[in-house]
Amino acid sequence: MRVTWDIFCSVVDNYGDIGVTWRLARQLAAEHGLDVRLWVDDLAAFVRVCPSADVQLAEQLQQGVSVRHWSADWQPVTPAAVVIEAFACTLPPAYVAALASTAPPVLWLNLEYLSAEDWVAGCHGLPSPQGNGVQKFFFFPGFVEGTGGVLRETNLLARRDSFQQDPTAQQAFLHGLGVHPAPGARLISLFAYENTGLDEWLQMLADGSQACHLLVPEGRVLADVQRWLGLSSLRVGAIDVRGALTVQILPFVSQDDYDRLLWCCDFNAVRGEDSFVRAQWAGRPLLWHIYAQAEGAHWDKLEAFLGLYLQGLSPLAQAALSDFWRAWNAGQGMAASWQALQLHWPEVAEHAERWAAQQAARHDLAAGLVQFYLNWL
Ligand code: TRH
Repeated sequence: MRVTWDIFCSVVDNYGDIGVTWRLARQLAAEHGLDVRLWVDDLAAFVRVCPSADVQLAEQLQQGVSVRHWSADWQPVTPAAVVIEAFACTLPPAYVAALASTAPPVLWLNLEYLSAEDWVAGCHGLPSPQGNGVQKFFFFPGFVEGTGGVLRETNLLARRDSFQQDPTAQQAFLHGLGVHPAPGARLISLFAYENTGLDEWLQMLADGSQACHLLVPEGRVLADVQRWLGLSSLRVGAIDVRGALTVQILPFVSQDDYDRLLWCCDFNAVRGEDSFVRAQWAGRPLLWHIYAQAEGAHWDKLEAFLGLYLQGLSPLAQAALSDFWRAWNAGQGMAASWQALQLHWPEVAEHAERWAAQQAARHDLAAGLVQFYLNWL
């Protein structure tokens, strides 16, 4: 009999919550033969990352996953063998009550946010005592031994490599999106939050000697791009040229197509959690626009990641890359730091490939979850 897993996702904002849980659900079903129900309280957000889904359906099968609308009017169900609450979302009280009376016992996991901070390994796998006697544990993703790893499908890097080595496949993919870069143009993707300092970076690209094609998926950064372009509106499909820079607005595509987009680009600006990890797997230089937290807590996270990621780069390349990331996240000084980064580009590009290969040598998050369950049994 197939083991059942329930994953609960409450969409707080944006697409990271659903992005991570949808990716995880798909992988557990496809690679581990599990019966997965993904409970999501915002189907509109789900449809953005899975465009074939229907926002109206309370229940639908998508890529081997039973996707359920987690409505306020919760109807009792028999709990699965393993339940994951993503990012400490609050499970329906009736579901929690049912957990206590389920035999054999259910494994309850809180899948936490990704962080490279030191304390993560010490907290990964710790129990979280519950009043009802159910066993609940913290599961922390991470980049180092002792953490839960990050999401990576089997053969992801092999698929990436064959795509990156196939100019025809890349061209066909880009043409499908209406993207026709000039020969030799540098391709950059920009999926970021609002940033008032963006102007100076865009201006630098426009004034540069190298042709640059900037692909901007629709989203929060669009208003800043529009302001710099001096336009009154900016819609999907728009293409505008300023000096050496071509700016093109793309539609939001499926997660798999977004991967392909990252694989095509020479540089990817990403944000949040899931696109950040996918840009690492692309093996290309990247920028992380981190999700800002109260009291600047995100700066510790940013520095912790830089502390790991920069290892192996020369001191000058380290300084150039970290200056650019810090400038971007502070919203100022992007032009100067970008210029400095150009001096170390080949080294930074090679490093991005190496980092992806190093991380891929570790166990992936889905496999880690399955192993955690097997150890717990
Ligand atoms: O959208 P994000 O900013 O999401 C989050 C949430 O805000 C969350 O509350 C917060 O805690 C977290 O960030 C840190 O960024 P993220 O995580 O990169 O999620 C975006 C998802 O959208 C990711 O799964 C990739 C996907 N995506 C597509 O499927 N198609 C696209 O065209 C694009 C641009 C993204």
